[in-house]
Order: sequence, then C-alpha cells, then structure tokens
Amino acid sequence: MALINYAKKEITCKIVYYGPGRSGKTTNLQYIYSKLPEDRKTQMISLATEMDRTLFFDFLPIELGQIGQYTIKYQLYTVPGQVYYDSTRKLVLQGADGVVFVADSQYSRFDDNVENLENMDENLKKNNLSIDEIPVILQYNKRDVIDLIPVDKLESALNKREWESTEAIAISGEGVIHTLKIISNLVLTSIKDKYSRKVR
Ligand SMILES: Nc1nc2c(ncn2[C@@H]2O[C@H](COP(=O)(O)OP(=O)(O)OP(=O)(O)O)[C@@H](O)[C@H]2O)c(=O)[nH]1
Ligand SMILES: [Mg+2]
Repeated sequence: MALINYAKKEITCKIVYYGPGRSGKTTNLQYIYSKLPEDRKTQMISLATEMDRTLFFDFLPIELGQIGQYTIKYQLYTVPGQVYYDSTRKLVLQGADGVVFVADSQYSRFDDNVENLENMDENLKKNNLSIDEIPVILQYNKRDVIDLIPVDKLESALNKREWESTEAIAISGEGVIHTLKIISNLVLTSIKDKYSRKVR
C-alpha cells in the first residue's frame, strides 16, 4: 500500500519484479540503477546473492518526478526466482502497489513462466492482494535468445487478463525503462483512483 507523507509531501509506492529463476529481474534493476542521474543516484541493495542468484531480494529506491506538490518515490524490489525461497517471495510481495512479471522468452522456460504466474497469484492472495486488481505488466525478456518463444504464444499462455505487455533485452537495457514507465503510470493511476474514492 502506498505511503503518503503529508508533512514531507511525498508518496512512496512499491513495485515488485516477480518471475521465474534467472528471467532477468535483477538485471532490470541493475540497468535502471545505471541510468539514474548522478545527482539522484541512490544505493541499490542486493541482499544475499550466491553465484548471481538472488537469495533474499534486491532493493532500489528511485524518484520519478512530481504530481502537484508531491514527490513520487518508488521502491523497486525483486524476488528470488528459485521456488524453494517461496516464503521470501511472499514476504517481498507484501504491500505491493504493482508488479512487473518478468517472463523468460526461451522455450526451455515455457512451463516455468506459467507455473510462476500461478505462484504469484497464490502469493498475492496470501497477502490479501488480488491479481485481478493490482496493476501488473508482463515483460517478455530475453528477446535476443535463439530458442525464442513467439510473443503471441507467450500472450496466449500468460496474458489471459489482457495486461499491457512489453518486450525486453534486459542485458542491453532494451525495453527496461519503457516497462518501468508503464508500471509506474499504472500504479499512480490506481493510487489516484483509490484516494479519490476515499475522500468522496
Ligand atoms: N541473453 C540474455 N540474457 C539475459 C537477459 N537478461 C538477463 N540475462 C542473463 O540472465 C541471467 C540471470 O539474470 P538475473 O537478472 O540475475 O535473473 P534473476 O531473475 O534476477 O534471477 P534470480 O535472482 O535467480 O531469480 C544473467 O546471466 C543475466 O546476464 C536478456 O535479455 N538476454
Ligand atoms: Mg535476481
């Protein structure tokens, strides 16, 4: 749930990068970090990694402009892709305002994508969040691989809810900022909706 600090005039939202192991979640955050302007460079925290696998989570706080007098801050998190860290995945999802589901475009990872989306649905429910209500974007990452799943196949397997989807090559940064812009706009719109319903 977004935090609104009236005194400081700040709104802080949480966006979680979810998906199967090695789909490129950490690489997305690393690219975003590398593009932060020097005067706004915060710290990216990668908590516990082993052989470049995320064991706990990555965390990157960023500022993305103003709405009226309010500064909008985003806290970007990644979950560990490995399923035996499921309790951590659930914990990281707690209080999420939006999710980027990073799918792996390799055929060998097809079933993993489907299973992980179901797992995200379950873990959202355990956090009293609904996959049908929270803003979600699907990012089809690794569009540079040889055993490439066509986008329409990924769409019919993963996108039953007709979310917005993007294609990306996170290692070169392609599609990474575009994905972030879409999810941050979706999150802001949903926060505005919730807030205006409350004050009405
Ligand atoms: N070919 C290719 N490789 C990628 C791409 N994005 C990430 N990778 C590579 O895939 C591997 C896994 O990337 P990570 O970003 O660590 O994946 P992750 O989803 O954070 O993995 P876990 O933390 O284990 O869940 C790394 O070797 C990356 O360099 C891409 O778009 N194309
Ligand atoms: Mg990772």
